[in-house]
Order: sequence, then structure tokens, then C-alpha cells
Amino acid sequence: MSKKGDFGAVKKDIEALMHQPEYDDGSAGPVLVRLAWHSAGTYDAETDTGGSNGAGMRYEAEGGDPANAGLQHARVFLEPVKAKHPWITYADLWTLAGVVAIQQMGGPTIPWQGGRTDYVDDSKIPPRGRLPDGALGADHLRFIFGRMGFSDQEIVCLSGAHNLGRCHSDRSGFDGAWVNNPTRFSNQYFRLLLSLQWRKKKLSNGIEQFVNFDDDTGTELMMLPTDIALTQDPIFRQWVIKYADDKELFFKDFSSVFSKLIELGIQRDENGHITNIDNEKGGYHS
Ligand code: CCH
Repeated sequence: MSKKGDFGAVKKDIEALMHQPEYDDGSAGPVLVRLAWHSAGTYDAETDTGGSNGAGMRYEAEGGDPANAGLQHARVFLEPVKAKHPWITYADLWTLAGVVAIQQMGGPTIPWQGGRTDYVDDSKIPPRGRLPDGALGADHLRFIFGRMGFSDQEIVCLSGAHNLGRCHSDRSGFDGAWVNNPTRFSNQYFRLLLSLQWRKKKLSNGIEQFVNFDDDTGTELMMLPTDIALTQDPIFRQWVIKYADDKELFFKDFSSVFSKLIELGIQRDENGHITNIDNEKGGYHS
């Protein structure tokens, strides 16, 4: 067991579990990033509900949301880390794991601060349906991310996380990976959105997605309708072009926007101490 507050020790153990030869593309990274995102992406700025604090996904109300199907794999990967460092809250562990995973897959360093609690305030539990639906379009994205307080540029930037991982027919119903190397963080997702021909395909479960089949390599890549919407909406498209052209800019912007995502609903004083969480209820100030 590490000393309370030794986040560096936790980081090392998260890094050590990233390599998972039997799982998906050989890495726990992508699903850990999705866990961090879904833990935070329920935030509603107007009512100040949802967000990463509380780690509500441990319970059926949030964990059983069909949008969160498959994220138990990420939570199971992290259990040994929690067992070894019992002082860390799940809310901190999940967000930290996302940040560590992005960095280990070649992405930018993302500012992260601890202090979230695992206390679930019943009045702050987000209703289901706060997370985006991949079958929809640009209006839906603005509605969902606008609720969290994100701009058009930030929506496009965050979507660049689809450079990682894949869709699973037994989780979301969509199927396949967005890019050729889904365990390496880059701006390839934006480049492929613009450079490949995407055609609509109806899967055997009735779900529609976009695909590109490469005759030379025999590989099929995919895009969700929401991904394609980024190229069709004129404002979103400008940002897709910028991020496709400029990997450095994408990395820089992604670092700040992901950091903003995992801080939604959290207020801190100048020392980084969270001020809007009752420390008696499981909060922990480093
Ligand atoms: Fe996503 N995402 N995501 N996504 N996502 C899926 C998988 C990943 C949407 C839908 C899906 C973000 C935004 C959106 C990841 C990170 C982010 C899947 C497949 C769907 C569907 C799930 C499955 O079947 O396993 C939609 C719609 C949006 C709207 O914008 C944002 C923002 C992020 C992070 C910043 C990652 C990573 C994955 C891969 C997970 C894995 O298991 O490989």
C-alpha cells in the first residue's frame, strides 16, 4: 500500500496494466479513456448535476445506462490498482486512468488534479440519456456538449478521441475501429474523416454506420453518424480541417479540453483544494 496522496505510485500501477495482450487491440487504454469520459460527460452546467465526482457509475442508476455498456471492463482492469491503493477514490482513479492512458498511447500530457470523492449525492445523480447517441447529428452534439459548457471547437477536439479504440457490436451495436492503429493517439481520425470515401452500411442488427473498405489491405474502418456530422456541419468542418492539418494544435487543444472535461462540476481554491465537496463525506484533500 502506498502513502495516502502518492498519485505517482498509482500512476505507475495504471501504466503497468495498460498492456493487455488478450483484450481487444492489446491495450486497456481506449476503454479507460472512455470510462473517464463517461464518468464526467454526464455533467449539466445549469443544474450542476452529474460529472466525475461521486463515481456514480458503480451503481445501477448510472452504470446500467445502456450508453455505459462495456465500461465494466475498464473498471475491472482498475480493481487491482484500487486494492493496492485503497485511499484513492474511484472518481480520482477513473479520471487519472484516462489521463495516464492517453499519455501512454502517445498523446499529450493532460493536467490532472485529485480530490474527488466517492460520495454519491442523491440530488446530483444524472438522469440517463445525458451521453451522446452516435446515430444522431450535429444538433444533437451541440445539445449534449452545450449542456456541459463546451464550444463547437471543443466538441470537434474531444471527438478526436475516436482515434482510439473501437466499437463493439455487443456494447453499442456499432462495430469496428476508426483508424488503423487504434492504440496510438494521433490526429489520424481527422485525416481519415476528410480523405476517405465513407459509405453508409446497415449492420445485421439494423444499425447504420459509415465504412471504408481498403481493397489493398482488406481492412474496413468505420465512422459513426455523429463523426460524419463533423464533416458536414460547416463550423465543425473548419475545425476538422485544422486538426487534420496540425497535429501539434490538436494535441495542445485536446490536453486542455480533456482536462476541462474531467474537472466539470468541481470548484477549487488557489491551492487546488476542492471547495464544493463536503470532505466529511469521503472527500480527500491532497
Ligand atoms: Fe466515443 N464512442 N463517443 N468518445 N469513445 C465509442 C467508443 C469510444 C460517441 C459514441 C461512441 C467521445 C464522444 C463520443 C471514446 C472516447 C470518446 C463508441 C463505441 C460509441 C458508440 C462503444 C463500444 O461499442 O464499445 C459519441 C456519439 C460521441 C459524441 O461526441 C468523446 C468526447 C471521447 C473522449 C474524449 C473512446 C476512447 C472509445 C473507444 C472505447 C473502446 O472500448 O475501445
